Amino acid sequence: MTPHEFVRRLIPHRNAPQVQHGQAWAPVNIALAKYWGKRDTALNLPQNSSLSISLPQLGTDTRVTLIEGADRITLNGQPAPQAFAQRLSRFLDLFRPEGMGFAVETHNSVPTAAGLASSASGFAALVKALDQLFDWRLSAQKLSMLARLGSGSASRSLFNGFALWHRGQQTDGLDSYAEPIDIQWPDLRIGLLEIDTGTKPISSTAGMQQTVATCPLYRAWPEFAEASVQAQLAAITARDLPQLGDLAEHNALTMHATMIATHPSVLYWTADSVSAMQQIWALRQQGVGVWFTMDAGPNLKLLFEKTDQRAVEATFPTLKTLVPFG
Ligand code: 2P0
Repeated sequence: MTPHEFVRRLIPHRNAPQVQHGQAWAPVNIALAKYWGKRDTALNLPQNSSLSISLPQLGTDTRVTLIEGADRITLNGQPAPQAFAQRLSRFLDLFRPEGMGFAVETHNSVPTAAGLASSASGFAALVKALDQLFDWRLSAQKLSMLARLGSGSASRSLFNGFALWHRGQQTDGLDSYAEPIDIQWPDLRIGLLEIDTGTKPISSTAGMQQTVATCPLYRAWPEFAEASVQAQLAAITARDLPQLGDLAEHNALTMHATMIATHPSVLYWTADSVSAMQQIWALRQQGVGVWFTMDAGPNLKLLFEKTDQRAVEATFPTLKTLVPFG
């Protein structure tokens, strides 16, 4: 199935625009059980299920309007960089009425390419804005699948709180969507530890493709990842942070082990990333309940609870602490 056919299956009724523009917001999300590797690159079908938590204070606001002529795409009030604009235009081709263009105004409250997956909140917000513009009135499940076509992790940014993206089994991708996990955890904190906000050496899309193609350890990943998701679900249900933190940290380090064993190696860490990991392990030795996760970049995301916030911030004075269920 091609992405165009996939879209026709999800939206059989191609409405003309019902309103002048659509506008929507979506949060960024941080995976606690990671997505790494695709089984279908055109439909963004993952090798494994993944589980995330959204950060309601950070995300993307997008406004979309149909226009005559070519697409006009802005990012934070400026014409968008070419690569960004081309990626959006290719995605918009899936929904484009013949001969029309889209004006897309995107505002990110996270630095683009800072390792905070602005593509996830970006495609989720865009799909929600399109749903409004065309008055599709799609379910969250279908919107999640459309966002997935833009960027895999965007499937999870449709939701606040914890979200689970099901791998799915079908080749048509119609069973690969995210859904929210109905658990509140008001004392949970996520700390953003910025190590380096420069552009990463290799995009996650390319990095995961190389890993699947060349990493000898990768064959162990899909089964490990599914088990991670199930174990994390149990820890979340019990609101057991030592358990969840331990599972999330092990999951992230195992993903990074597959990246490092890729040929040529995909290494997102810097010396400062490693030094921060060691500081976190030292804090745990002292009885502070803090764990970390890392994505396709050098920055760390810390997990802890309200009771340990002061101790964690004392060690990392530049930490930005967020309250996912605030
Ligand atoms: C995740 N990452 O689960 C993992 C962990 C990075 C490391 O999802 O190719 O930008 O657009 O589907 O979604 C980043 O990958 O990749 C990502 P595409 P995406 O959050």
